[in-house]
Amino acid sequence: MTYRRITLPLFLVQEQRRLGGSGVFTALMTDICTTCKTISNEVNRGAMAGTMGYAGSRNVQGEEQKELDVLANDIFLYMTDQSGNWAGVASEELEDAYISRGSDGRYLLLFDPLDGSSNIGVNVAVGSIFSILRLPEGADPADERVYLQPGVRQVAAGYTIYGASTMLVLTSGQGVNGFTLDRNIGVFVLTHPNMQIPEDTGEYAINASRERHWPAPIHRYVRECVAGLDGPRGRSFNTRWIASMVAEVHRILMRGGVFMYPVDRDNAPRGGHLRLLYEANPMAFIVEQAGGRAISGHERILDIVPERLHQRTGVILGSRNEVERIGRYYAEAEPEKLPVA
Ligand code: AFP
Repeated sequence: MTYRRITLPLFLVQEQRRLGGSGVFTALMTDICTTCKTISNEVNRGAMAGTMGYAGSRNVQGEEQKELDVLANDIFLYMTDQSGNWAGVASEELEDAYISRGSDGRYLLLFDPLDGSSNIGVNVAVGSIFSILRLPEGADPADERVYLQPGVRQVAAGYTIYGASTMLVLTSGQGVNGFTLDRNIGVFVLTHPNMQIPEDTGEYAINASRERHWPAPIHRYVRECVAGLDGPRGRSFNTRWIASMVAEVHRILMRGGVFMYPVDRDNAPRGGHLRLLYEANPMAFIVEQAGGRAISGHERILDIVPERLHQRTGVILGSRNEVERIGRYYAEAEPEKLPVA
């Protein structure tokens, strides 16, 4: 036999056999897979789909929604309702948790249906991010508190990047695997097994237009990188900024790097910029499983105990040695000089 391709459905069944699961998780992942393939198709059709514009509405965070944001959210919810595999859902685009009709599922799905949507109109990569939690025994999925679990309790997490090709990257706590969508057969195929983030890097990503708001440790880190060969680091660094966390994390998984969206003087009253439960936690889980690190500043992201569904946090993640260095800069900074979220 020379055929060796492992499809995502086959991978999930093999994992289920290996770990002795009941098949519910496999069914849930199959739902997500179908959802992401459907969104990929819409993103791929670009302007032809007629969904590139603004929807004329704002989400719970007050951000203007794109038509594709709304559509991607609808596709996630539709799949949830149809399969009945989920007990409940929390989304960036919904104020409250959404309860799956007629489901007795044991899992909760948290997602950002379309991250980086400012990139939609300019044909730059966007993505979907998801996190899976267990519904505590006897708990009510309509109760917001059941979603407020620290990231260490995630059962699985992943993202799909809709880029030059569509890839789904997944962890269930046993490493990170990447699957590329083969459009000819309509199936994700394992192309990047056991993804690892290099410990060291010469690349960092931050929105430099916010420099005047940055906290001291970020100023210090970036200043040292910019100084290059003549500075204390004694080597050159390069910068990147795509304005899509999915695309930034994907690049970091492929070749290393650091992504920073810290709590700064401007976003501190909102607690930061990125959302903890369906953006920071799933990405932190993936990054740690690939050997990287993910901190909010002083704290490991996965240890944060959430207080609200749409809570925000600082995010600094990527290559281990650089993130640990930034963590040390936070520890050494004078507390009164740091913005408080
Ligand atoms: P949108 O999904 O609203 O475009 O936000 C994207 C994002 O949450 C994250 O993916 C980016 O890293 C970050 O915001 C970009 O923020 P800036 O607008 O500051 O570049």
